[in-house]
Amino acid sequence: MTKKKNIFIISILVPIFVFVLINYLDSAKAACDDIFQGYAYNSSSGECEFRSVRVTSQRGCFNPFPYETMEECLEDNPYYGDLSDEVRDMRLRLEGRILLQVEEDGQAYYINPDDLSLHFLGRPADAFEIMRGEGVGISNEDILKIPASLDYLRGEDSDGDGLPDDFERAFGTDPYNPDTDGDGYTDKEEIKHGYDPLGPGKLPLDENFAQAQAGRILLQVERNGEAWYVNPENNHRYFLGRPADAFEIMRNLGLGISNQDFNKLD
Ligand SMILES: [Ca+2]
Ligand SMILES: [Ca+2]
Ligand SMILES: [Ca+2]
Repeated sequence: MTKKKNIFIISILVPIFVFVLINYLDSAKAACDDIFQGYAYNSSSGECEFRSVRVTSQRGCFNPFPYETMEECLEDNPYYGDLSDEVRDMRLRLEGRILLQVEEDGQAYYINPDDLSLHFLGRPADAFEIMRGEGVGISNEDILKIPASLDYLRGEDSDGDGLPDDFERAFGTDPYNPDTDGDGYTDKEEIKHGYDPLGPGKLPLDENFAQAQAGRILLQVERNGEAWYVNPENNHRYFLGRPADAFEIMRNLGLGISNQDFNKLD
């Protein structure tokens, strides 16, 4: 009788148990995949990695992965390479700045706010190329959210409205018409006071958006790659124009730094 009972358990109940367990785990995993899979930050590689969900028979799903997208993970965990803590902290204090070594010959440097890399800007032509090389693309719609500075503008002004032709082409106004939208106010007056020179109403300025771009160099990828620098002092964008214009802006917006502080950057 006992032997018969054992055979019954082994041949009938065990397969049923295994079948139920496998199905339970499969359905738990399917449910977990829908809800929980995501990205986790790996501090040793500095990368956000996709992880598959863990399933346990006790709890069903177990999710240690807090981010649903790679972008969210990278935003929370910027990776700055293998900088020492002191160098990283000093660069974070000065991120997005143009620095002038005032105790030397005024050499200029730029700290990219996205990866804290430090760049020597050299001569005007070099400075322009290096700054452009650190640029990130922005749409025409988004760039209008950042106030445009009208300081340090240079170059030919064909229609005499106070805005150089290159600036107008980058902004989108007509370089041969002082009042592009014909409302009686010049292109410069409108931009200066936050109005849209291309039509009725105000410019879609957005302080939070501008703040998030502080220190970046932006490239108008939907136009001709025109470059702007967002000055972290006021979150206004400065048109970099041609190499000489970019150099002029660099000199005017640069922050003097002592050799002692400069040495902490590297
Ligand atoms: Ca003009
Ligand atoms: Ca104009
Ligand atoms: Ca107008």
